[in-house]
Amino acid sequence: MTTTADANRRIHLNQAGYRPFDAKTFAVTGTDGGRFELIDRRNGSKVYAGELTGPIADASSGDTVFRGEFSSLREEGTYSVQVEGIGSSYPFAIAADVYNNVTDKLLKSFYFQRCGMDLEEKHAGVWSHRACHLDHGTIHGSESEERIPSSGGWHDAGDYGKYMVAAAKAVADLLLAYEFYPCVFARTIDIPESGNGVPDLLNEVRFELDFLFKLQRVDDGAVYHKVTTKSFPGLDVMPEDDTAELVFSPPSYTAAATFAAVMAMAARVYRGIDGTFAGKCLKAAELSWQWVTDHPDAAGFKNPADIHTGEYGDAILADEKLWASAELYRTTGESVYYEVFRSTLEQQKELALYELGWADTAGYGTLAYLLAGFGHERPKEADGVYERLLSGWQEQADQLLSRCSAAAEGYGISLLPEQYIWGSSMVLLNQAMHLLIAARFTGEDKYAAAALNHVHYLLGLNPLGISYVTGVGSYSVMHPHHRPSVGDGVPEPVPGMVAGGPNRNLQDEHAKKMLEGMPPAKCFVDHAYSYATNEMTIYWNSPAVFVAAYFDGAR
Ligand code: G3I
Ligand code: 9MR
Ligand code: ZN
Ligand code: CA
Repeated sequence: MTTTADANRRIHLNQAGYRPFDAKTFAVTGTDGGRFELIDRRNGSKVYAGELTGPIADASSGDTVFRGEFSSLREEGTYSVQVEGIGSSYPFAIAADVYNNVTDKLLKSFYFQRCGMDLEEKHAGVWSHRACHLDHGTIHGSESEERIPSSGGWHDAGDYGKYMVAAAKAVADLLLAYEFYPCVFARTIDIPESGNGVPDLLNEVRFELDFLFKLQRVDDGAVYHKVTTKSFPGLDVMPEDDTAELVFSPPSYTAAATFAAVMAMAARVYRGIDGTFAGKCLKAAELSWQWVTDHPDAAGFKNPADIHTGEYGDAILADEKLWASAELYRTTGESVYYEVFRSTLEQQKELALYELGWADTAGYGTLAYLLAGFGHERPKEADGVYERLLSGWQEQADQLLSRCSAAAEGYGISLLPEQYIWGSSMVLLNQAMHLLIAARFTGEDKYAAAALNHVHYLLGLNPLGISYVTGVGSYSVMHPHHRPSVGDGVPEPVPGMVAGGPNRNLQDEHAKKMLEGMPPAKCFVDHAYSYATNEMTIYWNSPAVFVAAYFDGAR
């Protein structure tokens, strides 16, 4: 008989739990099949029995997987799975609001990334720390000694850099989550602004937007690519102890275009909340758009020789232009923006029109145009663009759907073996986001059911049986590559952070040492040294907020 710990980790399930009317399933490895039972943890009684199905030869993990299904068990409570010959799983809940706490933790993680203010104990608990990075920054390459304000906003990830293109995906996903599921964000998440009459998601995004204005050069609308120290600080350096010089790296095309895009989004969303602020966002977006149109031949950003922090380089810039033009069109209705959107679609046939990445951003442009027409905010032009993009979105969703039920897919998700890359959690969550948006456009539940498998995977129903969200589940990531979590001396990491996930390319020394020869879906190591599998970023958490919100009990 295996020990409880072994059994726990071989019975892979959503460690947060399941909603009463959702499909309920788990996976087991290291078995030849057999019977399983569901045990009510309140009184130890057996409440369900079934037969494992399989085997499935799962391509991404190399495992032989059996599945158990207990969807007809709907009574709310706390249960565990008992598998003959293996033992018992971790406890999990069946409840309508089982994901509410997950949504709130995922969103609260942005508060924990705040820069430039005290994270007080009453909001941050044991993960409180003093204000950081309050100094002005120098302007890279500038002759003058001028220093400009840099404080505020969110640290990008496990490092303390603040990068425009990374922030753009994070802000876009959060504003889209609010736009799609506003009821979910009526709950407060205990941040300083809670209770001010504004939904906390919008309070949190406002904190970032107020910083992003500092990246824009007001005399010409250029946007600095990032503000960081010249090199990454040590892994155990707390934010307030990171006092090296802050440098604004040169402006970039992708920074200007993504700035214009998210400021145009903000102008729409905050219009009914704070008209003055919404106006400021639109003005900044239009100024940055002017810089974009004045610099059609700008090259992709490269780190200056003396700057050794994250680069966020990007060779394809037409997607950022497409995104910005679509958001400005949706917000203003001005035909000049539609003309650029349409001509970019025509000229740039190689664009990945449905990608929601930090580099491949065209999906946001496609979505902005579809939402404008879907919500009847803007006329659907008679040129067939709307129809073509809408059917394209659904075709992509159908492709993802077919992968979820492929013969060699043991976990019901759409990740391909080659997609277990740096930030595979983002790929997973972007694909779930794509499916949920298809569910909105088509009204077809099958897309949401597939997206739910991705939530199950994130929270424990995966080849490693681990919850990739800190502080969620009985066996979750404990040692993320996250400087505050390393330096604060608190055993538990900051909660609600999505780990990067398995990365088959072994792109840090620790991963190389520990994971050589492992199959793609097992190329993850819960160690603070492994930044290429176990970091967190704001734009891996942001699609997670969007996806969790769909399944939130408040929706
Ligand atoms: O997509 C390609 C894939 O087609 C190819 O097969 C594979 C192998 O070459 O590479 C894949 O691209 C990877 C890309 O991430 C996917 O987005 C690159 O290998 C990989 O180097 C790249 O890593 C980026 C990493 O910075 C290093 O540049 C991550 O996306 C990005 O999230 C990460 O961002 C860092 C910031 O620089 C600093 N702050 C932390 C943050 C997260 O680690
Ligand atoms: O902490 C850094 C992380 O945010 C980046 O994603 C990663 C890749 O750029 O680099 C990390 O910093 C490491 C540096 O690259 C190499 N020396 C060790 C640093 C801390 O792990
Ligand atoms: Zn800071
Ligand atoms: Ca791009």
